[in-house]
Amino acid sequence: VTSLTVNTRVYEGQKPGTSGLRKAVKVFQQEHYTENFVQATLHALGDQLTGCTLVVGGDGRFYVREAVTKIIRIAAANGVRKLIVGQNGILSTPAVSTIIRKYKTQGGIVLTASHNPGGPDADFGIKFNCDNGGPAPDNVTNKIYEITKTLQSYKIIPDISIDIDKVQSVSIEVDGRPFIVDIIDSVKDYVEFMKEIFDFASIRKLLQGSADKPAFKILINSMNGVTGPYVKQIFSTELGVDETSLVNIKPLEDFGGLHPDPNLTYAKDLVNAIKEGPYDFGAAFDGDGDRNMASKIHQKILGKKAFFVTPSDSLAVLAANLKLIPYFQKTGVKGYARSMPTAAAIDRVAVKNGVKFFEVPTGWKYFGNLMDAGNLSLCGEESFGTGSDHIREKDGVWACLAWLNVIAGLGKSVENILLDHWKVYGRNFFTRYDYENCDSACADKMMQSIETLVEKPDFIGKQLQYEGKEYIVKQVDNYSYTDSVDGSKATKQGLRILFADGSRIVFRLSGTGSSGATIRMYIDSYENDPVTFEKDAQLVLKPLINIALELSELCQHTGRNAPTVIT
Ligand code: VG1
Ligand code: CO
Repeated sequence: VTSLTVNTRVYEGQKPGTSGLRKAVKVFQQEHYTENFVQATLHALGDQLTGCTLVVGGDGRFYVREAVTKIIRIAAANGVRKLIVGQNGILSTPAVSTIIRKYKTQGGIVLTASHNPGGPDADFGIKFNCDNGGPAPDNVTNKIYEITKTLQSYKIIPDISIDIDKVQSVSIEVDGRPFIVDIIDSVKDYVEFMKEIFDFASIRKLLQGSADKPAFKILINSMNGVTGPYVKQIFSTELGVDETSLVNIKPLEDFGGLHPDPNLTYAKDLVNAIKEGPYDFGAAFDGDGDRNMASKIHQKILGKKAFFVTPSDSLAVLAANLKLIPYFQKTGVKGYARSMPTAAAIDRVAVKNGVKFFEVPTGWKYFGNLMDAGNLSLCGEESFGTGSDHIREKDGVWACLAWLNVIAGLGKSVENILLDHWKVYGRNFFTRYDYENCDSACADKMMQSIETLVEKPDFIGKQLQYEGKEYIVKQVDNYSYTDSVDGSKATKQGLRILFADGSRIVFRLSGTGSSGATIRMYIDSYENDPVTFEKDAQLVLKPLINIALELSELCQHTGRNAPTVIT
């Protein structure tokens, strides 16, 4: 077969955000829209394109199949030698990263809008990952964007059609060269890798129980996203967990109407089930499987039966106990990192253990260089993302297994692990308020006026008060970051107000939404008095939350009296 050149028109706004291009499905369905972006992505590979191998897969949402078909046809016409495609088009984001690294491909295309809802009236997304397995850094995504602005045509072979539901290898002669499409088992490589990383025997023992110890009961919720098949293979087949404890494990095109974001609002089902059921531990994952939430029974804290481990605490606890995981026994602990808005709990573990520590802007792409340079073993974000240098994406199932490995190793309950951690390090109270779908102009105006306010010379040293609690402003800025490996710079990554006692208020606009603006307000405050440890974060942080709301005039700017989501 031979390739065809199709004339197209330029679409504005094909600018990848925090994590790829995310838009409504309807936008991707416009004539040539998806083709343009795929062509631009391939084009951006430059010299690497001809003869390269790429991985392709997505989270199973609506439009993944169409997009896979388009990518096969466009890649064939552009001189790609081989595509490795997940069966049914399914690959979790961490699995794509695993496969890129394992087979040393030049990159991969991930079809997902992550935690955004799916279906014909919801969102879709396309993300490019580089040969290190990680999300393309800014210089690559900028290049893609530049190409989309002038693209006049794309190359395609419209009559290729391959059954992606069958594991098989297909070779087609294109313009005189072989073009190979390998449809692979979506879970095999990933599951094998997890078995190398963790101590499956001790996790199995924990979950099965023994003569002197009852089984540790878990509940896993895949939220009808991509992790279902991975969860089934790992927890049921490998670890012997009863399938009644694994819920929503069939990937659905619309996630069964769920909003596959594992936070307290959207994963309420899990939290309620943990509250009412006999479980010691619960976990949920987002649509594409890179986020996780850990939740468990806790009788003591405010009389509640369920509370969740904040991602910032989760990261710190894992950091403190990494040596229990076989992978890190082999590789050693090279360094820790967190994104800027993430609470500083892990910083304290770094100091105590004498481990290198880094802070980067929001988005996993900023961890990549540090890992490639051998500076980083564990990193995380407050947005339920935790991961390590085993791959270059955050990894939800990995995080869950890491917790179980640590629990098995310490022989303690989740609550005792946390309480003991706080006794040693103190507790960073953290909360994030999201105001989704605000008017973009209003949100920009709010950010602008906060910046103007905090830039006033007399703002530093100012005492801000709420109900008798007082905070002294120590430093303010719009966060910028210079990559210590390649010197690249990211600016305007969030407005930070830092206080003398180490507390922080941060405002950012989301870069993953598909319409309007989402304002994120992050509050972090440290306490080392043990009487506060078991208190509710919303209570402890109330003064700072109110100071942040007053100072930003958020309600006046947006007309919102309450956030959409609190975590
Ligand atoms: C959000 C999170 C960020 C995360 C990103 C991608 O970005 O805040 O921490 O890396 O989503 O996660 P933003 O720009 O909306 O705040 V995922 O699971 O959507 O790939
Ligand atoms: Co995700």
